[in-house]
Amino acid sequence: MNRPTLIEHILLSQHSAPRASGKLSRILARLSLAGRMISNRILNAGFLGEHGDTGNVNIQGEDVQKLDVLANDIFIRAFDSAYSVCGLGSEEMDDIYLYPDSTHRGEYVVLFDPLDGSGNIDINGSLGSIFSVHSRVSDSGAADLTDFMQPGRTQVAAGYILYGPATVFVYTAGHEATVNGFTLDRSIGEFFLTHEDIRIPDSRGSYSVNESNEPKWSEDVKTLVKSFRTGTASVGKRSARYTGALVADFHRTLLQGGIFLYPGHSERPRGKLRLLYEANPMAMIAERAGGAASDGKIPTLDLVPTELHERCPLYVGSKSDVEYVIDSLNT
Ligand code: AFP
Repeated sequence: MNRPTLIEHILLSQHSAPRASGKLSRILARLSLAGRMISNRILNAGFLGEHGDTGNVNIQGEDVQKLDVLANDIFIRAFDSAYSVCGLGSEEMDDIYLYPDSTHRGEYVVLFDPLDGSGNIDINGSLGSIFSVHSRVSDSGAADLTDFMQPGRTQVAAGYILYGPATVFVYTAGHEATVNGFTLDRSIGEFFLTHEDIRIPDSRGSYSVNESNEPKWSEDVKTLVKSFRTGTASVGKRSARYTGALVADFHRTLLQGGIFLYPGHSERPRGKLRLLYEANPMAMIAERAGGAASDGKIPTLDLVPTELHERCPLYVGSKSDVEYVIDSLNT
């Protein structure tokens, strides 16, 4: 077995980083543990009566699935003993979560969507978890909201775990780092490097958007999406693909090129996706892989957050496709 494991890769890359203390490596290791636990839970959920919703609605106004709650609990427990993490922000928690001993804990906060695409749970479709790690900016006492409300540009690590036919962990961490993907060998519970130094292909791939929203789009968004649908976009022909899970749609775009779009519309002017734990991690991965991400005007990573659960339009993928979108929407 000559492929590096995820943990070996994390340790080797973080070890070579200037002033590395090993704390970020530990956080990434705990994220991989959470991913393995959630992957296992998804596999067995059908037998254990863990499909279906809880009957509750989250702060986003969405039905909470039983697996959403289980995945959220797994993330909380994963960092219980990782003392470099003082707090968490999650799609499934209205407010930030501070560990009881937050005052004495370390210098990082983690934001995450524990189970993205949960509409796919009951149909055995692809799901994912998304994470974003920031250094704490408040200087004393317990962590506070300012630690979480940082632009994506300051993320120190970001990534996702795709629970598809195989479970795949994709991350980037540290300065000027590459994007790498690891596939879980379920028989031994270990991630191995399978996608080294991922680069988003340009000039090919798919466009990925929920076209049932078309009646609610502005005219310029309608024209833009029509150009992809009819193969008349100046960037070339794109096939249509959409799973309803951002992680799965983004992963395909990362490996095969093209663009994922979730524009704002008349009922949701800022779209559906959350800036801090959906758009920002994907934007960091995209930029590091040679692609781009924008809200249609501003690079996603430069958006300044104003609320923990705020949403933003998202156009992410191959660089020339995102540039084409920005040109189309602003001329
Ligand atoms: P759920 O987790 O509620 O299924 O939402 C998934 C998601 O946040 C993201 O993963 C998808 O890209 C997007 O919503 C799909 O939204 P539409 O159903 O409006 O297309």
